[in-house]
Amino acid sequence: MKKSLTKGEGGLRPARGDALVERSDRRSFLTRSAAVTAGLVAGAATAPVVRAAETAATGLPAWSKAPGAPLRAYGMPSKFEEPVKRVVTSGYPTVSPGTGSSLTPLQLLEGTITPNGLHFERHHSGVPDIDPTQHRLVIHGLVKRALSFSPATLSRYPMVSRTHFVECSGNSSRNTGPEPLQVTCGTIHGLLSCSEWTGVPLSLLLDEAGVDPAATWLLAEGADSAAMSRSVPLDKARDDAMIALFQNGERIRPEQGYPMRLLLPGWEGNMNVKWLRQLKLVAEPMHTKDETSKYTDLMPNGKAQQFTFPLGVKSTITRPSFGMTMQGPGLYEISGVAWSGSGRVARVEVSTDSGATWSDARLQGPVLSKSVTRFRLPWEWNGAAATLQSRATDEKGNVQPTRQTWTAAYSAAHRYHNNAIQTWSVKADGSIANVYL
Ligand SMILES: Nc1nc2c(c(=O)[nH]1)N[C@H]1C(S)=C(S)[C@@H](COP(=O)(O)O)O[C@H]1N2
Ligand SMILES: [Mo]
Repeated sequence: MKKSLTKGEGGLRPARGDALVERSDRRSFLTRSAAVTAGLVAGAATAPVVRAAETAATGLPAWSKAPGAPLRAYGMPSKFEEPVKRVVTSGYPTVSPGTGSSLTPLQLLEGTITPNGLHFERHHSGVPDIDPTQHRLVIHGLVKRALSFSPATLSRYPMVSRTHFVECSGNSSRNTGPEPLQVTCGTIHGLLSCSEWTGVPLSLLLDEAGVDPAATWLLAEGADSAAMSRSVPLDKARDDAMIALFQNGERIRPEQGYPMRLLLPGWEGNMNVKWLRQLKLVAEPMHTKDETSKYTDLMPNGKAQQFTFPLGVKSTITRPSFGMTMQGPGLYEISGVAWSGSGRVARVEVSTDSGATWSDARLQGPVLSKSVTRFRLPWEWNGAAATLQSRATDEKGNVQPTRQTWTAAYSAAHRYHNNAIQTWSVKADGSIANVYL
């Protein structure tokens, strides 16, 4: 039996924090270019010329006339960037304020890497305060020799750095309700973040423990009081799984699993067990509470599919998007993020006419496997109503489905693994709405 989403997994209530101020100062650097006739400027070899500069002012501003602020041991963003924050939705404010999720403000960020302080969070029982000298990862079960690793011990092994996204299976569940919510791109799709993770390949540690041939799965369990536990096929553990210790160069944040997390590139967020404390080699999947009561896909016939591991190919336009205002007709860059749990993004197409015609967006390199790829496409907005969509295809040939196709594949109550195409409606008055097509 499938239950509806827990509150923290991206339920349908509009989240608090949506009043984030969107800076829409695009007019200041994008104006109509004579080189562009109309509509999408697909395949333009060079970027269209933008003439938006103001006449240079004379005289010096105050900050150029006095010494600046002192040095500091750990930096923070400019105070003017204060609105760039996660959208926090705690499901149980009195019983367990740490349980819930916070979403990455995708529409306020650029490039592909999520700053550590803006990585989305999903905790089932808050963030444990773990002393790294006391913490151990134990590998046991069907092995020749049970092993115990402290963070310091793990630091002696050869490490790898890989850029991968983490996405919650509940991401974009806000777009599965009956009416489209008028909230930001990050509030809908921001249970997605991307980092450079550094750690020890799990295959090394499994080899050291000596896996019994009878083992085909392993149970991964976290040290939080939710004891998050998931069954992981041994093949994935041997393939590209990592015990991640670092996130974008610094020690993994407490919110992301300090001092260590299991990273299963491309697989649903929930399996990337944070605060990892045990890996038990077993002969069969364990059917834990976290993989039976949740994260299954309810089908139209009332049965549920279990173990949907790789996340579907997906994309969303981050700008223009809800909350921004078009600053009059002229040249704009349509940009967004695309990703797939099955490999590299091969193609992103953009439509401005409700999907009637599509143009290839430029994929910004490097295009990495199971990572976020940024796409860009110049667009000459003529001032009339337009309907913006992006559609991603991955290297395995998987194509992002329309909302109708995705919805038809599942029960009406289904909320997980929504990778359907996002539609933004640009109105003639310059406002932008989330719409269903
Ligand atoms: N131990 C533990 N691991 C966990 C969770 C948890 O609550 N406890 N949440 C899971 C879920 S549902 C997701 S989507 C990801 C979120 O990772 P993040 O908080 O680093 O973004 O961690 C997973 N790992
Ligand atoms: Mo999740």
